[in-house]
Amino acid sequence: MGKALDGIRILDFTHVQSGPTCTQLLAWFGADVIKVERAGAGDITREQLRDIPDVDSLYFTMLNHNKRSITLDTKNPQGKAVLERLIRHCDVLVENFAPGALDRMGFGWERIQALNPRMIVASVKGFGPGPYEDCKVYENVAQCAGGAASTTGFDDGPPLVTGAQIGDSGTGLHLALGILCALYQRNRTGRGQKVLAAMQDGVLNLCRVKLRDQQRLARHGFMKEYPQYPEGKKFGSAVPRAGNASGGGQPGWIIKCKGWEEDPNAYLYFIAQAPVWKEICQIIGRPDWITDPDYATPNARLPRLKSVFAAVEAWTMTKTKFEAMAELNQHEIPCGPILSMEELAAEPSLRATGTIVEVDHPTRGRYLSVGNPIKLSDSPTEVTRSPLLGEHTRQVLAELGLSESEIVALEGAKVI
Ligand code: CAO
Repeated sequence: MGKALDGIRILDFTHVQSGPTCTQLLAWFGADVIKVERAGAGDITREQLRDIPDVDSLYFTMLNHNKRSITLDTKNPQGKAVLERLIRHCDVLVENFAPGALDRMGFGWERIQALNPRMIVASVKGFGPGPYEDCKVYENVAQCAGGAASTTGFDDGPPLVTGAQIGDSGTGLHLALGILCALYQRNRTGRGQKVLAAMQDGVLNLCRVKLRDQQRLARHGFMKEYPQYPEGKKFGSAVPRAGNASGGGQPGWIIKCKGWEEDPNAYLYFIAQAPVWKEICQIIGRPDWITDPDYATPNARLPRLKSVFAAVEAWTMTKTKFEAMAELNQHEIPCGPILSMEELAAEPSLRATGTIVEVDHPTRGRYLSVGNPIKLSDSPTEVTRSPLLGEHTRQVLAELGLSESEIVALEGAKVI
């Protein structure tokens, strides 16, 4: 069985997290991803947060599966000559260097187009054109600049960043979509194009509902489903932090379950969905609320959500999060346990679907990774280990047509 992207060659100039997330996805869908790394050093994450001395870190191995690695000094004239051949050989160049680095290397858009008019040049940058376009950006900077931090946390605390890497991995996902669209358009036009995914834009796209709320707030001065309502706390002019309130039209909150005193994850997300209000009241022992005019309708409940969640919590604190979920699900009441990384790592259903995989590595041994979260029925993903630094240099250069003596000369000159 073939893969969706069989035959597509990616010249992968990515490093750290955002770009590698993108090219890893393309590799999982069958593209031949050739990761170009600095001779002698490689992607900086190979040595960051190492858990085993002198072994590629999990940071690196978990973001660079299914790729080939070559080392090449692209600032050396001989290295530039090899890079020209690579540009002619590949379909897409993906990079997430600091702004201007590709131009400084001598490979701006015009040059690349002259070498290969079909090439798609895809970039992650921190910001799009504007006052910050020259800035270097890491994950949490993007979360702050894209609206996530100002809308995350509790209203009596500072802005918070989230554990989900929406700035890096989120933007990598956006970029992958852009690349696939450009490849599709190239089928008609025969031309490559530039693809840009700015991290600020990617985060803002994921915070779309908060820009919705900004406009609702501007119109009415308050939002009834936010925990600030109706406690007398003033809404300001910007969307406030909503704690654990649900982002949609159905109110929700995180509530304690049995064992919460010891276990920091003994909690459940509970949604007081209107269609199952009757079932909720029965299960928590408040059948009177089914007809009580203060509680019977969603609008009547909005100013009383705290008392609703307190009553539900009095019930969930007598059950583990899994017991509570099992009972609530029997009545189709939406809820979800707070799952720790430890629990997710051991979850059999995620292993069965390949969302969590065990991968073997020659110097590290077996390790756990997140596999391809996107499943295609005709293009299954087999997750293979990340490459060692420069593992495929000779193989790739031979594919480019370099002779053995040319390769030996490049090695001697430390270009590869
Ligand atoms: N051979 C020779 N030189 C190479 C090379 C190679 N194979 N690969 C990279 N280089 C050079 C680049 O040309 C660049 O040189 P110049 O500064 O002289 O132009 C240099 O290495 C460093 O590149 P960089 O500026 O991208 O790296 P940095 O560590 O200083 O910055 C980062 C890192 C992530 C802040 C920056 O790349 C960035 O802002 N990227 C865009 C946004 C992004 O993706 N951020 C998310 C990162 S994940 O949290």
